[in-house]
Amino acid sequence: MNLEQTLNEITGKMYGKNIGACTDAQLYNGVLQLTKEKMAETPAITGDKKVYYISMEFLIGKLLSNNLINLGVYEELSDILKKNGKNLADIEEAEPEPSLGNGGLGRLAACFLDSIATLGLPGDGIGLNYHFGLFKQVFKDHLQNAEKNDWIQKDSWLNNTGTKFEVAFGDRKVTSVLYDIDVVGYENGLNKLHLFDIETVDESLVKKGITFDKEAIEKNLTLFLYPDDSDEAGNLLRIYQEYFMVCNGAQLILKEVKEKGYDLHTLPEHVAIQINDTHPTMVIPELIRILTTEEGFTMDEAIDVVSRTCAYTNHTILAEALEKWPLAYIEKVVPQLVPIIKELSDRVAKKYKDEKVQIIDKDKRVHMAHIDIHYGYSVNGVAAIHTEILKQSELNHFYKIYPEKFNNKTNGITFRRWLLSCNHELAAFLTQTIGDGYKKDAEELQKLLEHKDDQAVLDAIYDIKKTKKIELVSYIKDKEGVELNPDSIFDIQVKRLHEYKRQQMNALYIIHKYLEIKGGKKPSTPLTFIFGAKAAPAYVIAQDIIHLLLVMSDIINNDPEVSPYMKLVMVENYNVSYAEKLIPACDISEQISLASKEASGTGNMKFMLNGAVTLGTSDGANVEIHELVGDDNIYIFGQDSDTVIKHYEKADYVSKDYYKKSPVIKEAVDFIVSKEALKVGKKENLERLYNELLNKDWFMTLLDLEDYIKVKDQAFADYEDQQKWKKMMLVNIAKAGFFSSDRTIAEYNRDIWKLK
Ligand code: OAK
Repeated sequence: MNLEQTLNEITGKMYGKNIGACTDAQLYNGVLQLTKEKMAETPAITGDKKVYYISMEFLIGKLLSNNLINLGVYEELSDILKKNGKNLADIEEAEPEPSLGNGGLGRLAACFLDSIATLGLPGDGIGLNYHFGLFKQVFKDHLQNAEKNDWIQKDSWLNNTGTKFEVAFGDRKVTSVLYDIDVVGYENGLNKLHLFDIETVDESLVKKGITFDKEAIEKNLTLFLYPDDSDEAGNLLRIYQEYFMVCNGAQLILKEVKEKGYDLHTLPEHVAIQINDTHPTMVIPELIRILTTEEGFTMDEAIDVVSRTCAYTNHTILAEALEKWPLAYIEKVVPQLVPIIKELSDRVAKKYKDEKVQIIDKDKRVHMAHIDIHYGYSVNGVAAIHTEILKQSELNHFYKIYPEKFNNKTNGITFRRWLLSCNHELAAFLTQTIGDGYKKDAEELQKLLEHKDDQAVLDAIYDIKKTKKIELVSYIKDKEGVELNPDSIFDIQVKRLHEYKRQQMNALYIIHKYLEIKGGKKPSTPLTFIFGAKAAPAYVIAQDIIHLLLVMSDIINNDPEVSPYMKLVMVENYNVSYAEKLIPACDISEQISLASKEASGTGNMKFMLNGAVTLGTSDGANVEIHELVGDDNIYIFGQDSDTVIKHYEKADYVSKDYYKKSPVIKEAVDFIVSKEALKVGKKENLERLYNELLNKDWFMTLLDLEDYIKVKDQAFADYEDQQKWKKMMLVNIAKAGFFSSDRTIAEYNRDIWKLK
């Protein structure tokens, strides 16, 4: 049977209709089933040694399109649907987006699974199946509201495996259920994403918004990702979740190893466990616990075997994001781990006197990262500068003890999703121009450089950008009700909302531009500023920044004097699917974190690959982008990380000094609490933000604002020179190959996992 006959048979069975008679939603279910059948026929990737990527987040995005591409049937199916009067893009819209991650860390995990399978490496993900995942963002009265994101439908990518494990907490025993999602490599075999759920989960516990009884662990354990952790019950729930994941993960891993007939003493020869930031750290004491209490290992043997199996990736240097759980919390949730953690801590204390490397500190807090570093065999950062900062400052005390454990793995992105799937036009044009070798070997994108002076190529790249801008304009009109001008410059900042990422600095630029236009200075080409960001519900200043952006968009877009020259839109509920529409349409990619604070960034790579030019600080992977494209194809501004780190060390940054010194800064900051802004916005939020900027400004917004304005204005001026801009686009695309997650994963394997 050919693909069309199979699909007709499926829709016939499901709905008594042929393809042409189905609705898009029905066809989505039909194609879902067809794809799952194809995946089931795909051979599993096997080998002597397997990696388990264990993570609290897998921000996988919609899967249909990607799976079809990786199975090699996207084009064929698209044609079949077209023949039947249907459109694959419309059908994709019917797929709900799984909501299993916050941002960078979770999306990276998803890109990695794609690359692990694509490279034919045996490797599975281990995580949790959150029913309502990360909240859905809804704007009301210029503020963010959080609602539950009900993404799981009757037919979905989740396959109930029937596998169950018992998990014992201090105060209760629960049973898990394992759901698997198949991960198919690009023209390669099959791995799995294992998502654990709790048997007794109860969705009806959620009454209003995202509030629920935090103590009903049996019912709530897998309802939400990152429940509000501003109170004790929230923190405890997070520990319940983490232990639930690692306890299940450890059981699954040991079960698989035993089923293959391997002796557990040889675990490091058959398993590598990559710990994605500290959230899964308890897998270390948990494995030690199981090996010593159930498998007859001595403590020394268990510690040795586990230490040679586990490797740790650090994704942040923000102190507040480093987990330090009170021992008393762990005692309450998992008392059985406490003797093991104490043993691990005592061994460290005996050997090293330095307070900074202890596992349990004087205040009886457990430093999770310290467990990973002492009892894992590899510690990696996620971009060159990030790893250097870890080695030289944040984790210097550990680097001195274990220099051989530290290594860098600059992040990457899967080009299947971030080029082939989200930008068919660009992918097809590249294939036509440089052949399709780049699909398997991303470095081949450099062949595009041979066309640097080829006018037809330059024009085509520019035209594709225009096509994607027109598509986005229509999508945004539909979703947000805002009319954008596709002939304007699209300047985009999309990422989680955090002060260190400095959306507030971008907002101040926008205020500055607005005031310039009001004063009669109009930009030659109109400007469109687009934001997308969710803020943690308990993060007050982040909510205030969203408020400012929504207030400014109201003011700007409704001002007939200004709006022909500039528009501002903050898209609602920014997620992976939205990113796939925004990124191909972007001209200027905003990567403006305070230097030293953004571990890597991966959005920066996605924008570059799609022909946007970066406006950024010397931070994270921006540094490597800069090295690759050279000074002429990027806009770098602001203080470098050494200067910033010195400011922190000396505590000598005073934001008010910058405010007083610069009339431009003063004017922009004052506008936040101007009559005009207060007419639209809320006094409480705007005043709080104003005061924060003037009196704290922990992430040094005002330090870089003047330089930011200068360099951003230069970028806008350069855009006028179309020829120059087209070349910059081309160089950025051509140099993006390094950021393929296939390269990153090949490095993880070469240096850390060592799978065949
Ligand atoms: C989230 C929670 C705790 C610790 C780190 C994160 C996180 O998302 N970190 C981000 O990881 C990305 C992938 O490595 C990096 O690109 C981002 O710079 C980093 O903020």
